[in-house]
Amino acid sequence: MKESQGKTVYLRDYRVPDFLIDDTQLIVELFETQTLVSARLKMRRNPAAQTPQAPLVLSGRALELLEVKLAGKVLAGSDYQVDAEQLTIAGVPASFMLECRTRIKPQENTSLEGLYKSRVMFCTQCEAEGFRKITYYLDRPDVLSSFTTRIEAEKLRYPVLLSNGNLLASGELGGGRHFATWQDPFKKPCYLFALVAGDLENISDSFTTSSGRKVELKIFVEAKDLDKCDFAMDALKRAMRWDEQVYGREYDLDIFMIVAVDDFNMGAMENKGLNIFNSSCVLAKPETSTDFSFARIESIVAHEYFHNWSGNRVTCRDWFQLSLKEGFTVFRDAEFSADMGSRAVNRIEDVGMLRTVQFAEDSGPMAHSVRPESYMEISNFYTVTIYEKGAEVVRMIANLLGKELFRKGTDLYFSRFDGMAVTTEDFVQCMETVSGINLTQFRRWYSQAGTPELTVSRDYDAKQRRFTLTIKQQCPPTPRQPDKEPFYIPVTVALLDSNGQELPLQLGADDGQATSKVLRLTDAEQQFTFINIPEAPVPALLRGFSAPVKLQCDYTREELSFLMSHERDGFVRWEAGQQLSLAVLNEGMQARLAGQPVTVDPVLITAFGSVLQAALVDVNADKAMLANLLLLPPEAYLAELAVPADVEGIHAVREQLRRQLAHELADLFAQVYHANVSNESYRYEARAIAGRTLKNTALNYLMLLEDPHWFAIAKQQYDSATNMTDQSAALRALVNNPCAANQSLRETLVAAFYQQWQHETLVVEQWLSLQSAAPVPGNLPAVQQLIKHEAFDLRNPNKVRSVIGAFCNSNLIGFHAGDGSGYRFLADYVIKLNASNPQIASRQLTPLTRWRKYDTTRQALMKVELRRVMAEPKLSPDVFEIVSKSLQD
Ligand code: B3K
Ligand code: ZN
Repeated sequence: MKESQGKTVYLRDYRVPDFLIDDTQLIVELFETQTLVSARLKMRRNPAAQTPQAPLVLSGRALELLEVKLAGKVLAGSDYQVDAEQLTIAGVPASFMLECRTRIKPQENTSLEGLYKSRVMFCTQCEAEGFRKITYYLDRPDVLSSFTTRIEAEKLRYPVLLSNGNLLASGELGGGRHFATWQDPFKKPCYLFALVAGDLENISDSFTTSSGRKVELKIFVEAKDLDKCDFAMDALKRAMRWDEQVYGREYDLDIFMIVAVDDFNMGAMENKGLNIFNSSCVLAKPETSTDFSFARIESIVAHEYFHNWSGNRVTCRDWFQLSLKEGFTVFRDAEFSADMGSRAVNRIEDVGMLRTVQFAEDSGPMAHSVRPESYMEISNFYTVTIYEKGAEVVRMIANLLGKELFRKGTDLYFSRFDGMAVTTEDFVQCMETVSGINLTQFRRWYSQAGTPELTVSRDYDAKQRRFTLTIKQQCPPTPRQPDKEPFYIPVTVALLDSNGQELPLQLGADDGQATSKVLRLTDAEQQFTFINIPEAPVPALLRGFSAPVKLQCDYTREELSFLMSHERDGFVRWEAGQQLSLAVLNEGMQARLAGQPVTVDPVLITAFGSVLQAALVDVNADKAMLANLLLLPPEAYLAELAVPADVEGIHAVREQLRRQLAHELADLFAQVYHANVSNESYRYEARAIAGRTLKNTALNYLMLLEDPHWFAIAKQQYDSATNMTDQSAALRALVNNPCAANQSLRETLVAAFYQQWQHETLVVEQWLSLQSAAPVPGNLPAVQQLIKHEAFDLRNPNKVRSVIGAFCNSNLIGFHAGDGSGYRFLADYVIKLNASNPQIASRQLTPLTRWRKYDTTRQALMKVELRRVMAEPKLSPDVFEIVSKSLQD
């Protein structure tokens, strides 16, 4: 147990730092068994601190202190105190030079935080608090310093030595060693520090900024991956141009580097001028990567690049402000992706994720606001709430202000706070300043946790030609926040007449004639009456998903199917389909529980039939949108909606519904499949992607016919595919729909796939996750076999996510097996990972913390496992926080 375990940090305790670091000079000597770090810190007391007597307290973890010098004098052991977390020196002067020499062991650092070894290279991950594992420092984001970094290493093994900023000098040293010195002209907090040393190759390109400066761009990889860098380079250049055009933000250094590493706890990291990426988030070529990976890479490359302004130039005052950079940057990358591809489909996919994962977080034990009040371990707060809900909050502000004022607001924010560490409040104030809009009530989105629930009822008065929407809001309690004040909720609406035409919307006689309107819901209950409405309309509610809320409206199934085919807004259209499917699924689950036959409402079959028809005849239709309309709500979303979640019912009824749709619409699915087979060579381009998505969606349904003809077609697609999207889709279609008739084919292809791709790590990861996530009851033994497979490695986070993560998060029926075997499996691995990589351990634990969602038998089984984890003698603060909070009443 670490001393810090169980200690809570509160936002209300924030104090400015007692000391500042004006300049940081590092010498990092890399060796095979140890690394020596010499830090020269030019320090002074913070004039704003008013604590003239305060001792100097530096953070440090897992460091061996070799020597400390203050103002050039070596300190005796009695001059300072050092423990597992801190170095404390009392009686320091107003300004001084502090020099520390420490020894660290990157080769033994399995937490992948601080300086560590990924395969053959050294690399770093400092956000949030990893720098303290490199040297003693004021490891907090409001201490900004200039950095000069000299790296020394053996030349043969580590010919490439990189750090932030510009290369100042490099050269030979004796004994086969060499050095490179990098200097970053921009002051930054230490969480943005990075260092890389390895035998790396690179592709290079350049970008000329709007003011005419030439920037060198480089992507560094191991030689084996040199053929997979082009797409990321192209995405980077597009992101750089987009940020100039949309936000007026230019890149500021002369060089921008990306390095791909195989062992990485998350997606990527925005270190100043030297982004470090999980290889799965940067490397791609058509033969090995799916459309999904390409899209992900495009958005992550852009996200990290955008941080150069939203995060690096303007950074966070403290970690409670994390969403200041993350929510804003996710909003920026989502808009970039929308501009690069299909806006509607991007939005639907983001909303689908938010509703499944973030809403679940909001209703679980770790629920927290976008600006949390407290944390035990900050690594646990890199959550969907901070990122995705934070982005929704920024999106609402952007919509409230409109394009021009929002741009004025971001211009003001970037200029007013350039080079500073600030708060979400500073961001909101800029928006108020430029717009004159009062955001007082809106600020509750930052401080109150939980998902607001809206209930809409409607009334049409034919005589008065008035249509009234009554909207109620309430937000369920969350830990430490039992009562909520009403939120300011923008609800974008339209009213459709019986032909699907939008009616002019007038809330009063002098109101304009707009056909889409933002209703500003500020009270617990409010009425909005539209005048001059000639007939009872069908309301289209929450267009564009205008606020991150749950919305209930008493639509009939006919109205839902009407919205599905007539509504203009992609989100409402898709949501109508989801609601319709939900109604049918719920009815089926009730019938199943009552022991009655499950039947499918023909309205749903007709609605799906029309989507397939549109795919065949409507040349202008967005096929990616249609593919989304053909997907039933995922099991995880169905589980999120019900308490208790009926695990078997959800799986059985959803599968049965899919089967029935496949049988009833077999001819249409077949036509859609064949119409979208293409022998054009692979292009990552919206129309081509949409065609592949639609084709592979149809193939998934066709597998359910259990017809040898369609198994043969899947095999043919597998064999003839020239890209990974089609090859893996064929394999997944077979693996996800196992039956006796396709068993031997399935097994043959699973083996052949590994045979073919065993040397491509990223493809092997897909192979592992495709099998682990297969929604097949009783596949835990198969997953356990994968853990024994030569390709698996518990020290590599991607492999852990591909097997353990995929099984526990995506395979509801397998993970929640009634005998508790899935829970036991997860707890076993959380305990193992707790010792080696606490961040990954606590991340994996999430599905167990959701025990309140399930029936009492499962609750008991899940709690047994949580208590077993809790009883571990050496629990990391990361796991301790999650497990203890999830067991609290
Ligand atoms: N800022 C990093 C995340 C760091 C996570 C540290 N546990 C990547 C990103 O959001 O861009
Ligand atoms: Zn980010």
